[in-house]
Amino acid sequence: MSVADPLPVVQTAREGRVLVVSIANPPVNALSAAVRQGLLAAVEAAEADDAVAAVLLVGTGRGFIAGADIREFGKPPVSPSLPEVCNRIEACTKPVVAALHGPALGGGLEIALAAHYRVALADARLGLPEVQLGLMPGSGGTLRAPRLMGVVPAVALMLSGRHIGAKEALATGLVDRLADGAADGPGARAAGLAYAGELLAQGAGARRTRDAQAALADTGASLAALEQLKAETAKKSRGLFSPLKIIEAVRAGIERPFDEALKFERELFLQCIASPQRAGLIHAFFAEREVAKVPEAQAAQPRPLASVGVVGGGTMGAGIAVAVLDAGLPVVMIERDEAAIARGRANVEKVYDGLVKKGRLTPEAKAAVLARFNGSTAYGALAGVDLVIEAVFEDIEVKKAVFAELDRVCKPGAVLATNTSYLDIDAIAASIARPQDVIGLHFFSPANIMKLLEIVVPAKVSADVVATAFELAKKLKKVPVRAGVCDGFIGNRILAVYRAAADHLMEDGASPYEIDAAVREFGYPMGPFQVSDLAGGDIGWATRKRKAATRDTKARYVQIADRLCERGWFGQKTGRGWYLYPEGARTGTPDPEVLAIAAAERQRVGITPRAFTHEEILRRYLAAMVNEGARVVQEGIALRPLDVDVVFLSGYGFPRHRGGPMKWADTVGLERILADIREFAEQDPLFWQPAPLLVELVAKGANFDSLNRAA
Ligand code: 3H9
Repeated sequence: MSVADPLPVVQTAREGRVLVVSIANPPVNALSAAVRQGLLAAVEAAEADDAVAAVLLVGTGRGFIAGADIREFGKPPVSPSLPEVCNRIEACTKPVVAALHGPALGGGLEIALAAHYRVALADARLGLPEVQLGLMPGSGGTLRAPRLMGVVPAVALMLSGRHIGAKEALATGLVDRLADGAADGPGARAAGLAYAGELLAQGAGARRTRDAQAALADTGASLAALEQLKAETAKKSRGLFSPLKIIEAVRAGIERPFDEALKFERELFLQCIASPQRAGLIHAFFAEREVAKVPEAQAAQPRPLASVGVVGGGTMGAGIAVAVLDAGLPVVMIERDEAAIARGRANVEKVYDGLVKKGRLTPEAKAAVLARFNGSTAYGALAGVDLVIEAVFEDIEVKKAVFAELDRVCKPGAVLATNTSYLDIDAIAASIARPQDVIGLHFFSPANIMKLLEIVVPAKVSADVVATAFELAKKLKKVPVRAGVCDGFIGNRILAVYRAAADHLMEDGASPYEIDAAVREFGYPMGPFQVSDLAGGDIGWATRKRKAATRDTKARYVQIADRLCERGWFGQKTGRGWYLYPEGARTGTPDPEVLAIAAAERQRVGITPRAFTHEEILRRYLAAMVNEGARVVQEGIALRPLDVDVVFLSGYGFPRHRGGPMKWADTVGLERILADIREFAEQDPLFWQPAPLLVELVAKGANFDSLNRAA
């Protein structure tokens, strides 16, 4: 007899004496209200049916269960809650087995921990990654994981958000056994049934994780370890809310009776749910997936992508080559002469040598990767490649010359990409006979590490070329963001404006050290002047000279930075910039001479310096960012506000828990941002012009997120 189930997302079927409960809620079997209701009903049904001797929980499709349905957070709760479901599973009087394949994450793992026995297939990925969403495990995970793994490994799992494989899960005690078999739903079902059969044959009964005390036996040692973890976490988690809550909950699980500790865990979980950090981090999670949904990639199929050419073997070209090699593709690198090719190859090899030195790559594996790398001084070597990325000197005439060669040698249909950070890609495309094949791929340095890839879409490019660029990003494991053509695209264009706001703050009296400190307090790893010292002040100097030539009306020509550059103080590489770096130090110390230069410059142009609080600094810095972000969206340079958010989260160090500049602006309220801009405009009306989109949204009482949803 099979138990009929009115909820198709949870299906039940009898296999002999085992009730198989299958979760079928694609794509990731998230624990929506319907799944929770289905699970509860299935356990009740199993309990009530004398013919059922054991229960098997199994996921269909790609995995077991990826966790709570995060789209439900922030909405009114629907019964039953996940803790109720877990507790009901654990309380079941008949043995409950969970068979895990693919992701068993967050609430999904908590369901498995509430089950009585666990078997994992080879591809299972277990984890409690809630911390990455500003949360903590909220369905008994903070109590049950330590009972199975021990306190320190469980806390490490929860604080890192790391996924572990089946073997590690077995070694740490999270699962009871591994099973061979197909890594899919039917494979998990077969493994689970075999295990349940064995348990029944042995007469094994329910075995509740809450009763497992061995790992917590030494309470004193556990509490001492927690104290140490707490101190380390307070230092490392830099203002994040949920990591310390995780530790509090684990502590309660050691000190208090189980049910009381469960209640406390729930309280802490609800505090995390209510925190703006949760809203920011979940926005970031979805935004990073939305960015790949662009009209061209949905309308067209990517072109073949089996080999890549890179023109230029400097830092950028070599970094791009490594990213492509890491994706398993062959690379042909072009340089102008043998010496340059040798340098390019050395730049590539250096990265892999570093990995060998750290023990993360064997010399044989390095050799295997480099076997896919070829260098040449002849453009003809690119004749067969599917996609070429040009990464030569940032000068339009130099780039056009490269594209003329590519036009001459590349096969019809090859994608021709330029890695530029601001040049006019329409002009590059127009200079050759196949503008439909030309696209911008703006990598960020180091290109093999940085996640962001701006895919810059010129007017004449065909949709399948855009789709191919998104496919490349996927292979390279990058976060791709579609951008339109303009000076600086999304990221550097907005950066130029808030960087100018920082310079204006300094001209008006704030010190670079105060500005950096305010920006770090907001959650950035570094302030803008530290970044400038790291990148090299000469880069900004060159840009300012270029802008001065075109007389950009928004740029007040900044003199203080120029005074430093004229002295050759370019930052870390010259031992001094905004900060001092004595004897190759990597962390700078404030330089009184810089303050004196700033004071002299203010005096020279007749500015009476004023003091700024950190809050005043941030209000200007962020309002400039949001205002330019609004322009970028309005002009269609970014498809949606969320694309701007992802650029700043993945490429510019914007604190992830704030969700990105546009999400942050929604959180504080657009009226406040607009009011700030209007107030600042009283002193500097040229720079502080409210973006029309911002004005329009405020007038309508709408926010940026309304545009994300409408897109
Ligand atoms: C939790 O469990 C709290 C509990 O402790 C307590 C509760 C009381 N919900 O990433 P992909 C969507 S917190 C809803 O592209 P992949 C995703 O948006 C949760 N939707 O695939 C995408 O949608 P679309 C703890 C979700 O194969 C689609 O599924 N769990 C969820 O590269 C495919 O996703 C986590 O933090 C979800 N939980 O990676 C795990 N997860 O197609 C979060 C995914 O419309 N998830 N979606 O764009 C992941 O890490 C990855 O999605 C996973 C698959 C590894 C599972």
